[in-house]
Amino acid sequence: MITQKMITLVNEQIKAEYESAYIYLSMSAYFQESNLKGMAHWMKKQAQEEVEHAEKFMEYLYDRGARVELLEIAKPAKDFDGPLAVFKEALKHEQYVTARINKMMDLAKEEKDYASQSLLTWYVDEQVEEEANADEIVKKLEFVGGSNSSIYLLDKELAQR
Ligand code: OFO
Repeated sequence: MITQKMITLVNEQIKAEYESAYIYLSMSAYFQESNLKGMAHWMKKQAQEEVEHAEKFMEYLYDRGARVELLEIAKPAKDFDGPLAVFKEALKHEQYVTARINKMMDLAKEEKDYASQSLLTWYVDEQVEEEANADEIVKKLEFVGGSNSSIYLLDKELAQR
């Protein structure tokens, strides 16, 4: 049986995933405006993944016979200080999401909720990838510094996602 405490955490996580999507869409819009179409595309794809993460949690609650409750999501930041600042922010955000998932796993273990543990294991693994992806781009941007030609090349690379 899933407890009300876990249902609440899952609903809050559904909100966090949609909030992530909103944040990345805002970053995508910023890159569009900056004429960095590859980065804009990367962020849009990321936003789509976040919606999938939210939907996976929703399906889980349906499967457990629990009520999905959509909560209010916050307005994301609109302006950023260049690509490096954006991807650093994305990495920081993913670390925040990881901490939330870990907290849910703690509760699932405490409650001996094996089904939630199984679901959350997927998210634990996914967060490793999410952090690694953002971190790799941060490191590349740090490596090239403010070089416009290198940022142009990286933008082309990110368009491949
Ligand atoms: Fe859903 O992984 Fe990012 O936030």
